[in-house]
Amino acid sequence: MSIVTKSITNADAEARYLSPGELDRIKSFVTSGERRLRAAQILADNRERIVKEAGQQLFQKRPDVVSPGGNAYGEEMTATCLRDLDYYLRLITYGVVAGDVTPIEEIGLVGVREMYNSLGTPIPAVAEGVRAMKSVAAGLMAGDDAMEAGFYFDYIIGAMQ
Ligand SMILES: CCC1=C(C)/C(=C/C2=NC(=C\c3[nH]c(/C=C4\NC(=O)[C@H](C)[C@H]4CC)c(C)c3CCC(=O)O)/C(CCC(=O)O)=C2C)NC1=O
Repeated sequence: MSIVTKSITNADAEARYLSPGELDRIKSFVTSGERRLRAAQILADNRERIVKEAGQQLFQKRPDVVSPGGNAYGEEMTATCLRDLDYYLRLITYGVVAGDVTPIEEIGLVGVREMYNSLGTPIPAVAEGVRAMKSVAAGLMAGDDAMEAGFYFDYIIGAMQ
């Protein structure tokens, strides 16, 4: 939910007008809009490159995951691993657009630990992959946009520690 919808839902639950604090937060959401949309567009336009290069960096740092016995060993499993990185990049664009981590949390982080544990997927290596995507993405964006997007990458990395 975006800050706008959330504020309205909260205010209406108490049948009141939006408070000055809520209007302030909405104002900063609106003024950062152009930057957030630009960042989301760059991430979407460059998704293939970001995922591919981040995957290469990850497998260089963690050769064990693509070696025999590794969770991403074999063409199919490696492709599934890269698909997961693409999933997280997509969720990051949702967060950037919404200006809110809720979509990332609800779609991609609730229950993620149990899921990856049951698959035998090393969570620190997934976090490493997201960190690599952050650095590839930062190279494609102006500083302000990279900062804006960086927050959402960091949120996922933090949740996977
Ligand atoms: C949008 C929300 C969402 C997420 C996040 C998601 C993740 C997800 N990753 C999966 C598998 C997987 N995920 C990985 C990923 C990796 N293995 C590694 O060693 C690397 C560190 C890492 C890549 C960075 C692999 C290899 C599998 C297949 C594991 C298997 O089938 O044994 C599966 C099991 C089902 C399937 O294969 O599709 C799910 C549900 N699905 C979703 O709908």
